[in-house]
Amino acid sequence: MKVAVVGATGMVGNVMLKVLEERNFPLSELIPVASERSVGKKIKFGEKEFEVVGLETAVAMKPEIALFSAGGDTSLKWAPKFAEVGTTVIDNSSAWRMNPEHKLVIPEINASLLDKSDKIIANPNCSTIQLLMALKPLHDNYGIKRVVVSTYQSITGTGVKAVQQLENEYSGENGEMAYPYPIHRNALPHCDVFQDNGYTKEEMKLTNETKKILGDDSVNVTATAIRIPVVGGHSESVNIEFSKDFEEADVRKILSEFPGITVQDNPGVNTYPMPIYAEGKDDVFVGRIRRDHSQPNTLNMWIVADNLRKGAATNAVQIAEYLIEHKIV
Ligand code: A2P
Ligand code: 11C
Repeated sequence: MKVAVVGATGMVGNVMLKVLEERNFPLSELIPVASERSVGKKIKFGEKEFEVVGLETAVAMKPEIALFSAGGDTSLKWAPKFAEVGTTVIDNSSAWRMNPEHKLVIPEINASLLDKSDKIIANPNCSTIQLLMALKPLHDNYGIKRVVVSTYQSITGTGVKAVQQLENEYSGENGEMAYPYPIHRNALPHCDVFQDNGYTKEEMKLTNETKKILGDDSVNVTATAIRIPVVGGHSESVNIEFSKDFEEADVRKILSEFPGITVQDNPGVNTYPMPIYAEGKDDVFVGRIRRDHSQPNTLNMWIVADNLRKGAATNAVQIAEYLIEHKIV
């Protein structure tokens, strides 16, 4: 497979390269792509070095697969150009996610929807992916009516500029600000931009993408997304109201049997998921599983995952693996 990674010099692009390498992805040629600023830079991949090219050059090379993570505008403009030359694009931006003509895929949940007509496939938002990994098996068993989620999101979701801002604040240096306020020793109730309805775009992604991935408009999600000075991953406090009642032990069993989920839930010995331990891992970690006694059929839990891994790069690479395995590409 000839594979282009668009945004190869960025935070997610870097992890995409790492994940491709770790999983021994069947690559015949790697095409690292970035903005004109980076053209000519060398990218190390395994024992080899590859030179970064621009988008125009990459399209002319007609890769079979292109993994995109270079922002929504780049995706809107360039994904169709790749699709036209026969490339299958897996796009990590929000550009195509809610477009009814494009599928929004978490392989463990709905990859079976994919076929050869899918030339631009959307990778869900990071906070949605980890939430849905835990919701899907519970929805299948108990029917979810409503979800209330509060997120505690890593600064790596914003990109290199945010990591630099935190480092500058640690060391007392001045520099470019990725956020409107300091992030060191702070919590910002503000991820992505505000919309007219008073919610942020990140919060609405959780609501809208959930319905699309579950293929069920009746599942209601209300979200509050918070940015915290953490790098290892996103955490989520989740309250779920089901149609049917459940046993906590069954919930633990159902979650631990779902591929890609690790249950870490033993309060007696302080076992629960945390972003410093999720960092660099592909699994979604679930803990603090307990009944909400304030109303019937309702559960609380805590979900943590590395937003650059399962929340972005790993999910995209898994989609690519599925396409190859099922001879779609
Ligand atoms: P570059 O490094 O040349 O700016 P991050 O989200 O971590 O900031 O990374 C964004 C990624 O998207 C980088 O690889 C960046 O390349 C790439 N990128 C940004 N704008 C463009 C563009 N207009 N065309 C191609 N790549 C882009
Ligand atoms: C965050 N979820 O952490 C974002 C990052 O829609 O893909 C990715 C933005 C997106 O703020």
